Amino acid sequence: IPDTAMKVFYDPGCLLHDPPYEILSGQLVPYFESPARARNIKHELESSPSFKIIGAEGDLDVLKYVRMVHNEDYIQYLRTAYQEWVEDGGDKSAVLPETFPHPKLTSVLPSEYNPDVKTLCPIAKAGFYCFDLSCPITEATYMAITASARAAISAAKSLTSSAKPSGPESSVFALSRPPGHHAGSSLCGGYCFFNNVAIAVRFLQDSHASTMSEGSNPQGEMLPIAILDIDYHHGNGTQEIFYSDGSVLYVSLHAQNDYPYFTGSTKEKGSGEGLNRNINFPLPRGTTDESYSSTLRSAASHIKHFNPAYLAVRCATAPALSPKASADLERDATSLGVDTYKDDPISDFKLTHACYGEIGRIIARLDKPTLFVMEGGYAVDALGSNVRAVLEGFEGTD
Ligand code: OKS
Ligand code: ZN
Repeated sequence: IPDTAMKVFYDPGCLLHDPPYEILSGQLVPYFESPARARNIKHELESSPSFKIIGAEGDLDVLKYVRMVHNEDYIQYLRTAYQEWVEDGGDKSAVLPETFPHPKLTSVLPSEYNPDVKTLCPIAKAGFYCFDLSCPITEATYMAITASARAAISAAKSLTSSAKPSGPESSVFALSRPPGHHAGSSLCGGYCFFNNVAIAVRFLQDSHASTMSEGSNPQGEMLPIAILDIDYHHGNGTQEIFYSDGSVLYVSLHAQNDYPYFTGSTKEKGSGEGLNRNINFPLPRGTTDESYSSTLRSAASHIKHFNPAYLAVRCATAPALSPKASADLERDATSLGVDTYKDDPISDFKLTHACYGEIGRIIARLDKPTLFVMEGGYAVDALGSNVRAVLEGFEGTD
C-alpha cells in the first residue's frame, strides 16, 4: 500500500440498522438505504491500492460530539424509542410515526407549540421527532447511528493529526451509514438520524479550540469550516443546524422541487451571524455534466472566498449516475415493484461517469484538508465505483 493511499474509516456497527421496508412513491418496498450499500463501497475501495480501510476508533467519546449538534431529549428519544414502543405493544419490526405536528394541525402558533414530550405516547413521540416515514427505528438503530457518527469522527480526528496541512495526503473518507444530512438538531427523516458531517465539524472545531492557549483566543472564535453538499437531495438538517452560525459555511447543490421539497431555495441565506453563510444551488431536472460542473465551480469560488481551515464534503453518487448505474437502478427498482422509476427524479440528472472524476478535481483545487463523508445513493451495484471515481479524481490517481 503506497503511503499516499487515502484512509477510509469504517465501523461494522453501521450494518446493524436494517429495517424491513419503506414507503416510496406510494408503495411498500424493501428499505433502499440498506447495509448492502456500505458493503459494496467497502468492497470496491478494498480492491484498490489507492485506499486503505481503517477501523473506527473504539475509545472515542462519540456522545460528547453528538451532544454538540443534537438536543439531549432527541438523543434520549432515539436511544429509548424502540424499547418504549415494544413495551406499549408496538410492532416488533420498528417504530414508525402516524401523525406529525403540522403547523395547521396544532391548535396554537408553531412557535408556541411546545408540548410536554414526556407525556406523549410512543407513536406520538415518533411523529414529534420525525418528518417523514423513512426512519423506522429498529432494536439496533441506536447502535448503528452511533457507529456511523464514530466513523465520521474517527476520520475527522485523523485529519487533525495529519502531517500535511492540505492536499491529498491530508484527506480522508468516512464510510458512514446511516447517512446524516436530513437530520436536524431534534429531527430525523430521509434515512438520517444523527448528522454525521455536522458532528465531525464540531469535533474539528472543538479539537482546534482545545489546542489554543487561553490568551490567544479571548473571543472564543470558532475555526471556520465549509461544508459542500453534493448529494442529489438538499441537506435540510445541516442547513438548520448551522443556519445562524457564522463559523460554518454550508453550500449545497441539489435537485430543485425534489425531496425534501420544502427547503433548499436560494432565498435561504442564513440568519444573524450566519447570514450569507448558507448558499443553495437548486438545479433543474435534466442537469448535464457541463451545467453541474460549472455550478460546482461557482460553489467552489464561494468556499475559496470563505477560506475555511477544513472542507467537509458529503459524498453521494445520486447526482451523478452513470448510464450503467441508471440501468441498475431501474432494474433493481423494477424487481422491487416500483414501476414509477422512469419518472423518478434521481435518474433525471444526466451526468456521465466522466463527471465524477471532474467533481473530484474541482474539489481538489480548493487545496484544503478535506473530509469526505458518505451520504445517499441507491444504485447499490454501482455505488462503490462511483464513490471511487470522485475520490480518485480528487487524489489524481484516476
Ligand atoms: C421515501 C424516501 C425518499 C427519499 C429520501 C432521500 C434520501 C437521500 N421513503 N437523501 O440524501 O438520499
Ligand atoms: Zn440523497
